Amino acid sequence: MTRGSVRLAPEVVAALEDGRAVVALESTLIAHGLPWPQNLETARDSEAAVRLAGAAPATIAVIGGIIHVGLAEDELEGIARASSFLKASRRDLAPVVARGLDAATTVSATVWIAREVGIGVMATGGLGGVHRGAAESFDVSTDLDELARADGMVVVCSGVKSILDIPATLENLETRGVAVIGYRTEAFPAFTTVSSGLSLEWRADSAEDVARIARAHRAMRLPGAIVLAQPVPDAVAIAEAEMDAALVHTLAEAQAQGIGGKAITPFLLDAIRRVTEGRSLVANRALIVANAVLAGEVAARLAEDRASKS
Ligand code: PSU
Ligand code: MN
Repeated sequence: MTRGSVRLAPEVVAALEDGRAVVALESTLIAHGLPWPQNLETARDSEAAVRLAGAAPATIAVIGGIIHVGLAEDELEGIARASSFLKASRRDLAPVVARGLDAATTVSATVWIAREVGIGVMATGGLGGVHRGAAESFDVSTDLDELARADGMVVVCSGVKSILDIPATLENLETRGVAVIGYRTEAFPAFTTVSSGLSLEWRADSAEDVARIARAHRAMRLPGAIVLAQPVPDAVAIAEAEMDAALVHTLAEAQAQGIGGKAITPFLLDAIRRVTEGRSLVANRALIVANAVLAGEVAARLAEDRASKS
């Protein structure tokens, strides 16, 4: 990426130059995943959590056609307040930049930008994946492609969006050779639900344990990202049966209204929030911030390697 098309925040530049830890954060969850004002609170809490863990936060978005890596207070608030931000996956970046538009970045766009500027750890809530009914609709998130290309990138999440076909998504990650590690769990988390009931082959129990795996992955120059899946905090988790019931209801509503493609996630999250009387929002916030903490801790461990070598 050439210098003219990207603007790095001073905090991010300083950290990258000194070899200190940096964590990339996506902005689609701010613009399209959470309502105002909880979206701004969550974005701020995530940045604070990353700093507390010893890393610099780099929230990524496109503002006026310029890719921003690390946002000023007013820019973060602008994304949270505005309803005009597009949702940009990696393939949308060129038209968004060429036309000088505003766009929040999904996991695929965020991961790609982060790698271009030398950031190796990223945090989000839930990844995109294979949608239910994908055999007919072909709706498979480009997040999966980008994860397959993002060599050595650590992506911290709480599994994939619960609205997806989770078994199919896990199979797809396996096909693409993306490593999936459970954080203090043997079960693949299901976003606001602790477990999807599907088991994982690998678990890690500390940030250092994760860093060891990432070091080995990078030393071998293995392709693909390392997905680190951390369950939502128990105290705020939604029970599986309740989420299943909410999903059946809201998926039918989406179908009746003819909603699909990019619009499906924001629609379903909103509908589920209503059905769970706001509890899904509490869980969503908590898991996003917990993932930011863990990403900060892992990034800090990985940065120590660089510090001890020089
Ligand atoms: N998970 C959520 N809310 C979201 C997303 C994930 O709970 O808004 C976003 C992420 O940015 C992810 C994107 O990268 O949805 C995937 O979108 P799609 O399924 O359209 O590829
Ligand atoms: Mn899609």
